[in-house]
Amino acid sequence: MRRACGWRPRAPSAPAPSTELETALLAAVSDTGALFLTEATGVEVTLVDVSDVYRVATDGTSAAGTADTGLSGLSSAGALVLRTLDGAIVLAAATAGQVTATGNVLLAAGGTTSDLDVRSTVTSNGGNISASAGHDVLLGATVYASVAGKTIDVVAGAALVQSQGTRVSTASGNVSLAAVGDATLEAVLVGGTGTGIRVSAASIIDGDAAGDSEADLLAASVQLIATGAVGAAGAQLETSANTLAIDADGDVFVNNTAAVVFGNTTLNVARVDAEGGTALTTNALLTGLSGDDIVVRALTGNFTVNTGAPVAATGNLLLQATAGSSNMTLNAAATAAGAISLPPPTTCC
Ligand SMILES: [Ca+2]
Ligand SMILES: [Ca+2]
Repeated sequence: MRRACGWRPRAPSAPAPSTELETALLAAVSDTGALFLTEATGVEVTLVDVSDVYRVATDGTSAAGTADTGLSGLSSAGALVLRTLDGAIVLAAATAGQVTATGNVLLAAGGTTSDLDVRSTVTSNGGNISASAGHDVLLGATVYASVAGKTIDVVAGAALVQSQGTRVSTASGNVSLAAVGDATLEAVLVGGTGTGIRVSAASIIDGDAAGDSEADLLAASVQLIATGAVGAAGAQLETSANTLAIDADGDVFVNNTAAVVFGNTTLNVARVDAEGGTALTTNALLTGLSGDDIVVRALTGNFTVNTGAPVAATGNLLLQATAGSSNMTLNAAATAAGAISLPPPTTCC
């Protein structure tokens, strides 16, 4: 028998001690304050319908109780924290597992084998969002921080996989995606100016079909850190950024849809804690462009390497501004252990 837990607390306090659960199915709504839930093992956030409760009458008979329309998803008028001590979190598909809050959101699947499986949207309409798992983070639905300056922070103990057709997006706050394993990306979109995306993973993979042209990462600045590769030959990662910084041990295949400047970027996000508060991450400055074989192209506009942001390839190096009349300006060293090509634009001026 599966256990189910669905309720609507009348007057939760904030900050409040976390409600400790041991259930399989979960739905909860807090209309007036924060929601803090700690689950011992795995849990699925979904539609919970308890209409099969029977009511015993004074004559000793029993009959089905009042029909229950059920409760689905998690909704909070303040912060929303759902943690498992050792187990997966599944947000059921469609809207059944939808998570919405007006404050900060933390979804954290504890345990080294536990996935966070997001199949319904996660939205904060006023706070920051942190999502983490001891094992994989599977983003099968959109994660959205709607208020300016609010950030999104995703940490996977193994792989991070973003499904096609989904987004990780903010109004203008930074996004950080970190995975010990590979990160397969579809669309990470940061609005506004002066904000950026940081991806740190083994390899950073474009989830689109090889040869596509969709911008996968859109922000003022994009920072990519990989112990493996970034993109692949014929399956470039597409960025749309003003400033890039890339540090990879493997190959780098990136097309930037606009003019590009390689420079120095530091990018942090507000990490949500178990009490619903936040602390800013302390990421280091990232400089220039490094990798094994490197092929980076600006598809429109100029290609500029800033002073103090050197380019270094342990294999071959190709840098190109492909559009006619665009310029290549190197204000720092560009070195390679292999061959170097700095070809002219592919269309003439
Ligand atoms: Ca894409
Ligand atoms: Ca691509």
